[in-house]
Amino acid sequence: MTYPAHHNLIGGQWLPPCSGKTILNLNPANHADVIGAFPSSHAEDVDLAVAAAHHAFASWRLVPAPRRAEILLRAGVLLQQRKEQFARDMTREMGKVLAETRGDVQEAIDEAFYVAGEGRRLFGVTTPSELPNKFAMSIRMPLGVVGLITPWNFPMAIPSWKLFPALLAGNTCVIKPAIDTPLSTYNLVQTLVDAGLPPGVVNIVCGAGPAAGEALIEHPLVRAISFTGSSAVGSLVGQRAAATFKAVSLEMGGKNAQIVMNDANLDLALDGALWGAFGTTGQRCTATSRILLQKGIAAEFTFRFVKRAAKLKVGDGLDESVEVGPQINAAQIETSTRYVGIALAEGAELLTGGHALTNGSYAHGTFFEPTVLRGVKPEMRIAREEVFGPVVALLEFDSFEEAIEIANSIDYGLSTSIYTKDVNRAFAAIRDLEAGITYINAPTIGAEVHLPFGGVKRTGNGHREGLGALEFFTTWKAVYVDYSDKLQRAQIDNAE
Ligand code: UN1
Repeated sequence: MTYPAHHNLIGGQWLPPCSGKTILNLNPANHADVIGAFPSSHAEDVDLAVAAAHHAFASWRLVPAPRRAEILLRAGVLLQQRKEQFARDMTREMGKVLAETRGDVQEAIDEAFYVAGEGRRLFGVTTPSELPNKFAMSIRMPLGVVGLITPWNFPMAIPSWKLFPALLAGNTCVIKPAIDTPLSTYNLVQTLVDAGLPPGVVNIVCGAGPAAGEALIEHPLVRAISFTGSSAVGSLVGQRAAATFKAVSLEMGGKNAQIVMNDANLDLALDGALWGAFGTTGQRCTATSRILLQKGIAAEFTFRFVKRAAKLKVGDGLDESVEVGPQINAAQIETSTRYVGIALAEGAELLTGGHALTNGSYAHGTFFEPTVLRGVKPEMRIAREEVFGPVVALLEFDSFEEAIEIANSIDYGLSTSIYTKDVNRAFAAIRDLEAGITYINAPTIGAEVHLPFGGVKRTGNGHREGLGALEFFTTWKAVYVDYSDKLQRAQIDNAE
Protein backbone atom coordinates (compact mmCIF):
# COMPACT_ATOMS: atom_id res chain seq x y z
CA MET A 1 0.00 0.00 0.00
CA THR A 2 1.33 3.45 -0.82
CA TYR A 3 0.80 6.47 1.33
CA PRO A 4 2.29 9.95 1.45
CA ALA A 5 5.36 10.76 3.54
CA HIS A 6 5.06 14.11 5.30
CA HIS A 7 7.90 16.25 6.62
CA ASN A 8 8.27 18.94 9.24
CA LEU A 9 7.67 22.54 8.19
CA ILE A 10 10.71 24.55 9.23
CA GLY A 11 11.45 28.05 7.98
CA GLY A 12 9.11 27.54 5.02
CA GLN A 13 10.83 24.27 3.93
CA TRP A 14 9.44 20.78 4.26
CA LEU A 15 12.29 18.89 5.93
CA PRO A 16 12.51 15.21 6.91
CA PRO A 17 13.22 14.57 10.60
CA CYS A 18 16.90 14.37 11.55
CA SER A 19 16.29 10.83 12.85
CA GLY A 20 14.93 9.68 9.48
CA LYS A 21 12.23 7.86 11.48
CA THR A 22 8.52 8.17 10.93
CA ILE A 23 5.24 7.44 12.72
CA LEU A 24 2.29 6.04 10.77
CA ASN A 25 -1.04 7.85 11.01
CA LEU A 26 -3.79 5.21 10.92
CA ASN A 27 -7.52 5.52 10.42
CA PRO A 28 -9.07 4.48 13.78
CA ALA A 29 -12.08 3.02 11.96
CA ASN A 30 -9.84 0.82 9.82
CA HIS A 31 -6.19 0.35 10.67
CA ALA A 32 -5.44 -0.99 7.19
CA ASP A 33 -6.05 2.54 5.94
CA VAL A 34 -2.73 4.37 6.41
CA ILE A 35 -3.19 8.12 6.07
CA GLY A 36 0.51 8.87 5.89
CA ALA A 37 3.91 8.67 7.48
CA PHE A 38 4.75 11.65 9.68
CA PRO A 39 8.09 12.63 11.20
CA SER A 40 9.29 11.23 14.49
CA SER A 41 11.09 14.37 15.60
CA HIS A 42 13.51 14.99 18.44
CA ALA A 43 15.41 17.87 20.01
CA GLU A 44 17.52 18.53 16.85
CA ASP A 45 14.38 19.15 14.79
CA VAL A 46 12.90 21.34 17.52
CA ASP A 47 16.15 23.37 17.59
CA LEU A 48 15.86 24.02 13.86
CA ALA A 49 12.20 24.98 14.11
CA VAL A 50 12.74 27.32 17.06
CA ALA A 51 15.70 28.94 15.26
CA ALA A 52 13.49 29.51 12.19
CA ALA A 53 10.69 30.96 14.34
CA HIS A 54 13.16 33.16 16.19
CA HIS A 55 14.54 34.48 12.90
CA ALA A 56 11.03 35.13 11.52
CA PHE A 57 10.01 36.99 14.69
CA ALA A 58 12.36 39.88 13.84
CA SER A 59 10.18 40.87 10.88
CA TRP A 60 6.76 39.42 11.83
CA ARG A 61 6.54 41.53 14.99
CA LEU A 62 6.89 44.66 12.82
CA VAL A 63 4.02 43.78 10.47
CA PRO A 64 1.08 45.97 11.57
CA ALA A 65 -1.54 43.94 13.41
CA PRO A 66 -4.31 44.83 10.89
CA ARG A 67 -2.11 43.36 8.13
CA ARG A 68 -1.46 40.22 10.15
CA ALA A 69 -5.22 40.02 10.65
CA GLU A 70 -5.84 40.11 6.90
CA ILE A 71 -3.85 36.90 6.49
CA LEU A 72 -6.08 35.24 9.11
CA LEU A 73 -9.16 36.55 7.36
CA ARG A 74 -7.99 35.10 4.03
CA ALA A 75 -7.19 31.82 5.79
CA GLY A 76 -10.75 31.76 7.13
CA VAL A 77 -12.16 32.20 3.62
CA LEU A 78 -9.87 29.46 2.25
CA LEU A 79 -10.95 27.15 5.07
CA GLN A 80 -14.57 27.71 4.04
CA GLN A 81 -13.68 26.59 0.52
CA ARG A 82 -11.75 23.56 1.80
CA LYS A 83 -14.16 22.65 4.60
CA GLU A 84 -15.54 19.45 3.12
CA GLN A 85 -12.17 17.99 2.14
CA PHE A 86 -10.61 18.88 5.49
CA ALA A 87 -13.59 17.38 7.34
CA ARG A 88 -13.17 14.13 5.40
CA ASP A 89 -9.43 14.07 6.11
CA MET A 90 -10.19 14.64 9.77
CA THR A 91 -12.77 11.88 10.05
CA ARG A 92 -10.29 9.55 8.40
CA GLU A 93 -7.51 10.32 10.86
CA MET A 94 -9.50 11.03 14.03
CA GLY A 95 -12.68 9.01 13.63
CA LYS A 96 -15.46 11.37 14.70
CA VAL A 97 -18.45 11.56 12.39
CA LEU A 98 -18.52 13.92 9.41
CA ALA A 99 -21.09 16.30 10.90
CA GLU A 100 -18.69 16.81 13.79
CA THR A 101 -15.51 17.17 11.74
CA ARG A 102 -17.31 19.75 9.62
CA GLY A 103 -18.03 21.47 12.93
CA ASP A 104 -14.36 21.23 13.91
CA VAL A 105 -13.28 22.97 10.67
CA GLN A 106 -16.09 25.49 11.20
CA GLU A 107 -14.71 26.26 14.63
CA ALA A 108 -11.36 27.16 13.01
CA ILE A 109 -13.22 29.36 10.48
CA ASP A 110 -15.07 31.10 13.33
CA GLU A 111 -11.80 31.58 15.16
CA ALA A 112 -10.15 33.08 12.07
CA PHE A 113 -12.93 35.64 11.63
CA TYR A 114 -13.14 36.42 15.33
CA VAL A 115 -9.40 36.92 15.78
CA ALA A 116 -9.03 38.81 12.49
CA GLY A 117 -11.38 41.44 13.93
CA GLU A 118 -8.96 41.91 16.81
CA GLY A 119 -6.33 43.21 14.39
CA ARG A 120 -7.96 46.61 14.53
CA ARG A 121 -8.47 46.46 18.29
CA LEU A 122 -5.71 44.77 20.29
CA PHE A 123 -6.62 47.44 22.81
CA GLY A 124 -4.26 48.78 25.40
CA VAL A 125 -5.10 51.22 28.17
CA THR A 126 -4.39 54.92 28.49
CA THR A 127 -4.60 56.39 31.94
CA PRO A 128 -3.73 59.77 33.50
CA SER A 129 -0.27 60.19 34.92
CA GLU A 130 0.02 61.46 38.47
CA LEU A 131 2.46 64.10 37.20
CA PRO A 132 1.68 67.14 35.04
CA ASN A 133 2.69 67.12 31.38
CA LYS A 134 3.20 63.41 31.36
CA PHE A 135 1.30 60.81 29.32
CA ALA A 136 0.80 57.20 30.43
CA MET A 137 -0.31 54.18 28.43
CA SER A 138 -0.06 50.40 28.39
CA ILE A 139 0.52 48.56 25.13
CA ARG A 140 0.45 44.88 24.26
CA MET A 141 3.69 43.33 23.04
CA PRO A 142 4.21 39.89 21.49
CA LEU A 143 6.11 37.34 23.55
CA GLY A 144 8.42 36.01 20.81
CA VAL A 145 8.55 32.33 19.89
CA VAL A 146 5.68 30.35 21.39
CA GLY A 147 5.33 26.55 21.55
CA LEU A 148 1.92 24.99 20.98
CA ILE A 149 1.15 21.40 21.94
CA THR A 150 -2.23 20.23 20.74
CA PRO A 151 -4.46 17.16 21.23
CA TRP A 152 -6.09 14.74 18.82
CA ASN A 153 -9.76 15.27 19.71
CA PHE A 154 -10.19 18.69 18.04
CA PRO A 155 -7.27 18.48 15.62
CA MET A 156 -8.04 21.67 13.70
CA ALA A 157 -10.15 23.75 16.11
CA ILE A 158 -7.73 23.61 19.03
CA PRO A 159 -4.65 24.43 16.93
CA SER A 160 -6.62 27.38 15.54
CA TRP A 161 -7.51 28.60 19.07
CA LYS A 162 -3.80 28.84 19.78
CA LEU A 163 -2.22 29.72 16.43
CA PHE A 164 -4.54 32.53 15.38
CA PRO A 165 -4.36 34.72 18.49
CA ALA A 166 -0.63 34.00 18.87
CA LEU A 167 -0.02 35.16 15.28
CA LEU A 168 -2.34 38.15 15.48
CA ALA A 169 -0.38 39.35 18.50
CA GLY A 170 2.89 39.15 16.53
CA ASN A 171 4.37 35.94 17.91
CA THR A 172 5.94 33.22 15.80
CA CYS A 173 5.01 29.61 16.49
CA VAL A 174 6.28 26.08 16.66
CA ILE A 175 3.38 23.66 16.83
CA LYS A 176 3.60 20.01 17.80
CA PRO A 177 0.35 18.23 16.94
CA ALA A 178 -0.72 14.96 18.55
CA ILE A 179 0.81 11.97 16.76
CA ASP A 180 -2.66 10.50 16.15
CA THR A 181 -3.90 13.48 14.11
CA PRO A 182 -1.13 15.51 12.46
CA LEU A 183 -2.82 15.79 9.04
CA SER A 184 -5.46 18.28 10.23
CA THR A 185 -2.73 20.56 11.59
CA TYR A 186 -0.94 20.29 8.23
CA ASN A 187 -4.14 21.26 6.46
CA LEU A 188 -4.60 24.24 8.76
CA VAL A 189 -1.03 25.49 8.49
CA GLN A 190 -0.90 24.93 4.71
CA THR A 191 -4.00 27.13 4.50
CA LEU A 192 -2.24 29.87 6.48
CA VAL A 193 0.72 29.62 4.12
CA ASP A 194 -1.59 29.83 1.10
CA ALA A 195 -3.20 32.90 2.70
CA GLY A 196 0.18 34.64 2.68
CA LEU A 197 1.86 33.75 5.97
CA PRO A 198 5.62 34.38 5.57
CA PRO A 199 8.10 31.47 5.97
CA GLY A 200 9.16 30.62 9.50
CA VAL A 201 6.21 32.32 11.18
CA VAL A 202 4.58 28.94 11.82
CA ASN A 203 6.67 25.78 11.97
CA ILE A 204 5.41 22.24 12.48
CA VAL A 205 7.40 19.61 14.31
CA CYS A 206 5.73 16.21 14.48
CA GLY A 207 6.59 13.64 17.05
CA ALA A 208 5.94 12.06 20.40
CA GLY A 209 5.52 14.14 23.54
CA PRO A 210 8.60 12.90 25.41
CA ALA A 211 10.83 13.54 22.38
CA ALA A 212 9.57 16.59 20.49
CA GLY A 213 7.23 18.11 23.08
CA GLU A 214 9.73 18.04 25.90
CA ALA A 215 12.42 19.69 23.75
CA LEU A 216 10.00 22.48 22.91
CA ILE A 217 9.05 22.99 26.56
CA GLU A 218 12.68 23.16 27.65
CA HIS A 219 14.01 25.30 24.78
CA PRO A 220 15.45 28.55 26.17
CA LEU A 221 14.29 30.64 23.18
CA VAL A 222 10.64 29.57 23.57
CA ARG A 223 8.84 32.19 25.68
CA ALA A 224 5.52 30.48 26.30
CA ILE A 225 3.84 27.10 26.00
CA SER A 226 0.15 26.60 25.33
CA PHE A 227 -0.87 23.02 26.00
CA THR A 228 -4.15 21.13 25.76
CA GLY A 229 -4.22 17.54 26.97
CA SER A 230 -4.49 15.45 30.11
CA SER A 231 -3.97 16.82 33.61
CA ALA A 232 -1.20 14.26 34.23
CA VAL A 233 0.83 15.48 31.25
CA GLY A 234 -0.13 19.12 31.88
CA SER A 235 1.35 18.95 35.35
CA LEU A 236 4.67 17.77 33.85
CA VAL A 237 4.52 20.50 31.20
CA GLY A 238 4.07 23.15 33.88
CA GLN A 239 6.90 21.82 36.00
CA ARG A 240 9.36 21.53 33.13
CA ALA A 241 8.51 24.94 31.71
CA ALA A 242 9.04 26.59 35.10
CA ALA A 243 12.79 25.94 34.88
CA THR A 244 13.08 28.50 32.06
CA PHE A 245 10.33 30.82 33.41
CA LYS A 246 7.97 30.31 30.52
CA ALA A 247 4.39 31.46 30.60
CA VAL A 248 2.28 28.30 30.45
CA SER A 249 -1.37 27.92 29.53
CA LEU A 250 -2.75 24.51 30.47
CA GLU A 251 -6.18 23.33 29.35
CA MET A 252 -6.85 19.85 30.66
CA GLY A 253 -9.36 17.32 31.84
CA GLY A 254 -12.96 17.39 32.95
CA LYS A 255 -15.58 15.24 34.67
CA ASN A 256 -18.49 17.29 33.50
CA ALA A 257 -21.90 17.00 35.11
CA GLN A 258 -25.31 17.52 33.61
CA ILE A 259 -27.88 18.08 36.36
CA VAL A 260 -31.51 17.25 35.57
CA MET A 261 -34.10 18.68 37.99
CA ASN A 262 -37.62 17.29 38.44
CA ASP A 263 -39.08 20.33 36.65
CA ALA A 264 -36.85 19.96 33.57
CA ASN A 265 -38.13 19.51 30.05
CA LEU A 266 -37.25 15.83 30.00
CA ASP A 267 -37.17 15.45 26.21
CA LEU A 268 -34.71 18.31 25.99
CA ALA A 269 -32.60 16.96 28.85
CA LEU A 270 -32.45 13.56 27.13
CA ASP A 271 -31.36 15.04 23.82
CA GLY A 272 -28.72 17.08 25.62
CA ALA A 273 -27.40 14.16 27.64
CA LEU A 274 -27.14 11.89 24.63
CA TRP A 275 -25.25 14.49 22.62
CA GLY A 276 -23.06 15.55 25.56
CA ALA A 277 -22.10 12.00 26.55
CA PHE A 278 -21.70 10.28 23.18
CA GLY A 279 -20.92 13.11 20.75
CA THR A 280 -17.26 12.79 19.66
CA THR A 281 -17.49 9.28 21.20
CA GLY A 282 -17.20 10.95 24.63
CA GLN A 283 -13.73 12.17 23.72
CA ARG A 284 -14.13 15.84 24.55
CA CYS A 285 -12.71 17.52 27.61
CA THR A 286 -16.21 19.01 27.88
CA ALA A 287 -18.01 15.65 27.45
CA THR A 288 -20.85 14.82 29.83
CA SER A 289 -19.46 12.01 31.94
CA ARG A 290 -21.81 12.36 34.92
CA ILE A 291 -25.56 12.79 34.74
CA LEU A 292 -27.07 13.88 38.06
CA LEU A 293 -30.77 13.01 38.24
CA GLN A 294 -33.28 14.32 40.76
CA LYS A 295 -35.14 11.35 42.22
CA GLY A 296 -38.56 12.34 40.85
CA ILE A 297 -37.45 11.90 37.22
CA ALA A 298 -34.54 9.46 37.67
CA ALA A 299 -36.38 6.26 36.74
CA GLU A 300 -38.05 7.64 33.62
CA PHE A 301 -34.93 9.47 32.47
CA THR A 302 -32.76 6.39 32.98
CA PHE A 303 -35.14 4.11 31.09
CA ARG A 304 -35.43 6.44 28.11
CA PHE A 305 -31.74 7.36 28.08
CA VAL A 306 -30.54 3.76 28.09
CA LYS A 307 -32.98 2.84 25.34
CA ARG A 308 -31.63 5.57 23.11
CA ALA A 309 -27.95 4.98 24.00
CA ALA A 310 -28.29 1.29 23.13
CA LYS A 311 -29.66 2.19 19.70
CA LEU A 312 -26.89 4.58 18.69
CA LYS A 313 -25.22 3.43 15.50
CA VAL A 314 -21.49 2.93 16.01
CA GLY A 315 -19.20 2.75 12.98
CA ASP A 316 -16.99 4.53 10.49
CA GLY A 317 -17.61 8.27 10.77
CA LEU A 318 -17.42 8.65 6.97
CA ASP A 319 -20.75 6.78 6.76
CA GLU A 320 -23.33 9.56 7.21
CA SER A 321 -25.77 7.23 8.98
CA VAL A 322 -23.27 6.52 11.78
CA GLU A 323 -23.81 8.42 15.05
CA VAL A 324 -20.77 7.37 17.10
CA GLY A 325 -17.32 6.92 15.56
CA PRO A 326 -14.39 4.87 16.85
CA GLN A 327 -12.18 5.77 19.78
CA ILE A 328 -8.86 7.20 18.72
CA ASN A 329 -6.61 4.21 19.50
CA ALA A 330 -6.18 0.97 21.40
CA ALA A 331 -4.93 2.72 24.54
CA GLN A 332 -8.22 4.64 24.82
CA ILE A 333 -10.20 1.40 24.37
CA GLU A 334 -8.13 -0.09 27.15
CA THR A 335 -8.96 2.90 29.40
CA SER A 336 -12.71 2.63 28.72
CA THR A 337 -12.64 -1.12 29.40
CA ARG A 338 -10.65 -0.65 32.59
CA TYR A 339 -13.00 2.02 33.97
CA VAL A 340 -16.07 -0.12 33.34
CA GLY A 341 -14.34 -2.84 35.38
CA ILE A 342 -13.48 -0.40 38.16
CA ALA A 343 -17.07 0.89 38.27
CA LEU A 344 -18.53 -2.61 38.47
CA ALA A 345 -16.08 -3.61 41.18
CA GLU A 346 -17.15 -0.55 43.20
CA GLY A 347 -20.81 -1.51 42.95
CA ALA A 348 -22.15 0.31 39.89
CA GLU A 349 -24.63 -1.44 37.61
CA LEU A 350 -24.03 -1.70 33.86
CA LEU A 351 -27.21 -0.81 31.97
CA THR A 352 -25.91 -0.93 28.42
CA GLY A 353 -22.59 -1.26 26.58
CA GLY A 354 -19.39 -1.84 28.50
CA HIS A 355 -17.34 -3.59 25.87
CA ALA A 356 -15.07 -3.01 22.92
CA LEU A 357 -16.69 -3.93 19.60
CA THR A 358 -14.48 -6.36 17.74
CA ASN A 359 -16.62 -8.38 15.33
CA GLY A 360 -17.23 -7.96 11.62
CA SER A 361 -16.53 -4.48 10.29
CA TYR A 362 -15.43 -3.43 13.79
CA ALA A 363 -12.50 -5.84 13.74
CA HIS A 364 -10.12 -3.46 11.96
CA GLY A 365 -10.71 -0.42 14.16
CA THR A 366 -10.98 0.70 17.78
CA PHE A 367 -14.68 0.81 18.67
CA PHE A 368 -16.41 0.86 22.05
CA GLU A 369 -20.09 0.51 22.87
CA PRO A 370 -21.94 3.56 24.24
CA THR A 371 -21.96 2.69 27.93
CA VAL A 372 -24.27 3.70 30.79
CA LEU A 373 -23.62 2.92 34.45
CA ARG A 374 -26.22 3.38 37.17
CA GLY A 375 -26.06 3.40 40.96
CA VAL A 376 -22.89 5.47 40.89
CA LYS A 377 -21.98 7.19 44.15
CA PRO A 378 -19.99 10.44 44.27
CA GLU A 379 -17.01 8.80 45.94
CA MET A 380 -16.56 6.07 43.29
CA ARG A 381 -13.66 6.47 40.85
CA ILE A 382 -16.04 6.39 37.88
CA ALA A 383 -17.64 9.55 39.32
CA ARG A 384 -14.33 11.34 39.83
CA GLU A 385 -11.80 10.33 37.16
CA GLU A 386 -11.81 11.23 33.48
CA VAL A 387 -12.36 8.30 31.09
CA PHE A 388 -12.38 10.19 27.77
CA GLY A 389 -14.60 7.63 26.10
CA PRO A 390 -18.31 6.83 25.56
CA VAL A 391 -18.88 5.93 29.22
CA VAL A 392 -21.35 7.86 31.34
CA ALA A 393 -22.24 7.54 35.04
CA LEU A 394 -25.74 8.17 36.41
CA LEU A 395 -26.03 9.52 39.96
CA GLU A 396 -29.18 10.42 41.88
CA PHE A 397 -29.90 13.22 44.34
CA ASP A 398 -32.76 14.64 46.46
CA SER A 399 -32.28 18.39 46.62
CA PHE A 400 -30.81 21.14 44.47
CA GLU A 401 -28.19 21.80 47.15
CA GLU A 402 -27.14 18.15 47.06
CA ALA A 403 -26.81 18.29 43.27
CA ILE A 404 -24.48 21.28 43.47
CA GLU A 405 -22.47 19.56 46.18
CA ILE A 406 -22.05 16.40 44.09
CA ALA A 407 -21.26 18.39 40.95
CA ASN A 408 -18.52 20.26 42.83
CA SER A 409 -17.16 17.24 44.69
CA ILE A 410 -14.48 16.47 42.08
CA ASP A 411 -11.01 17.76 41.31
CA TYR A 412 -11.94 19.08 37.86
CA GLY A 413 -13.92 22.16 36.89
CA LEU A 414 -14.43 22.58 33.17
CA SER A 415 -18.07 22.39 32.05
CA THR A 416 -21.39 21.98 33.85
CA SER A 417 -25.03 22.03 32.84
CA ILE A 418 -28.40 22.19 34.56
CA TYR A 419 -31.83 21.49 33.09
CA THR A 420 -34.59 23.30 35.00
CA LYS A 421 -37.43 25.71 34.34
CA ASP A 422 -36.86 27.47 37.65
CA VAL A 423 -35.01 30.70 36.91
CA ASN A 424 -33.99 31.15 40.54
CA ARG A 425 -32.34 27.74 40.59
CA ALA A 426 -30.66 28.42 37.26
CA PHE A 427 -29.04 31.59 38.57
CA ALA A 428 -28.05 29.94 41.85
CA ALA A 429 -26.37 27.20 39.78
CA ILE A 430 -24.50 29.81 37.71
CA ARG A 431 -23.21 31.27 40.96
CA ASP A 432 -22.41 28.01 42.76
CA LEU A 433 -21.12 25.51 40.19
CA GLU A 434 -17.32 25.38 40.33
CA ALA A 435 -16.50 25.34 36.63
CA GLY A 436 -15.22 27.56 33.84
CA ILE A 437 -18.40 26.98 31.82
CA THR A 438 -22.04 26.58 32.90
CA TYR A 439 -24.90 25.83 30.51
CA ILE A 440 -28.58 26.33 31.34
CA ASN A 441 -30.87 23.95 29.46
CA ALA A 442 -28.07 22.95 27.08
CA PRO A 443 -25.49 20.15 27.16
CA THR A 444 -21.96 20.45 28.58
CA ILE A 445 -20.43 20.54 25.10
CA GLY A 446 -20.67 23.23 22.45
CA ALA A 447 -18.60 26.21 23.51
CA GLU A 448 -18.37 29.11 21.04
CA VAL A 449 -14.96 30.53 20.15
CA HIS A 450 -15.45 34.12 21.31
CA LEU A 451 -16.25 33.29 24.94
CA PRO A 452 -13.63 32.36 27.52
CA PHE A 453 -12.80 28.64 27.35
CA GLY A 454 -11.08 26.86 30.23
CA GLY A 455 -11.69 25.67 33.74
CA VAL A 456 -10.83 25.72 37.40
CA LYS A 457 -9.15 23.25 39.76
CA ARG A 458 -7.26 20.46 37.92
CA THR A 459 -8.70 21.55 34.58
CA GLY A 460 -6.45 24.55 34.12
CA ASN A 461 -3.93 26.97 35.53
CA GLY A 462 -6.03 30.11 35.24
CA HIS A 463 -5.69 31.03 31.57
CA ARG A 464 -8.49 31.08 29.03
CA GLU A 465 -8.67 30.43 25.31
CA GLY A 466 -11.17 32.30 23.14
CA LEU A 467 -11.83 35.55 24.98
CA GLY A 468 -8.64 35.54 27.00
CA ALA A 469 -6.20 34.09 24.48
CA LEU A 470 -4.76 37.50 23.62
CA GLU A 471 -4.10 38.02 27.32
CA PHE A 472 -1.94 34.94 27.27
CA PHE A 473 -0.14 35.59 24.00
CA THR A 474 0.82 39.19 24.81
CA THR A 475 2.77 40.88 27.53
CA TRP A 476 2.14 44.40 28.77
CA LYS A 477 4.50 47.29 28.33
CA ALA A 478 3.90 50.43 30.40
CA VAL A 479 4.92 53.58 28.54
CA TYR A 480 5.45 57.02 30.10
CA VAL A 481 5.99 60.06 27.90
CA ASP A 482 7.16 63.08 29.85
CA TYR A 483 6.67 66.34 27.94
CA SER A 484 7.44 68.72 30.83
CA ASP A 485 11.09 69.09 29.80
CA LYS A 486 12.26 68.66 33.37
CA LEU A 487 12.98 65.81 35.74
CA GLN A 488 9.78 64.85 37.52
CA ARG A 489 10.26 62.30 40.26
CA ALA A 490 7.22 60.10 40.76
CA GLN A 491 6.07 59.75 44.36
CA ILE A 492 8.46 62.61 45.38
CA ASP A 493 7.91 65.80 43.39
CA ASN A 494 4.17 65.46 43.41
CA ALA A 495 3.87 64.42 47.08
CA GLU A 496 2.03 66.65 49.56
C1 UN1 B 1 -12.45 19.85 23.90
O1 UN1 B 1 -13.29 19.12 24.36
O2 UN1 B 1 -11.25 19.56 23.99
O3 UN1 B 1 -17.12 23.10 23.68
C2 UN1 B 1 -12.80 21.08 23.16
C3 UN1 B 1 -16.94 22.14 22.93
C4 UN1 B 1 -16.10 22.32 21.70
C5 UN1 B 1 -14.65 22.32 22.07
C6 UN1 B 1 -14.27 21.16 22.91
N1 UN1 B 1 -16.44 23.56 21.05
O4 UN1 B 1 -17.43 21.06 23.17
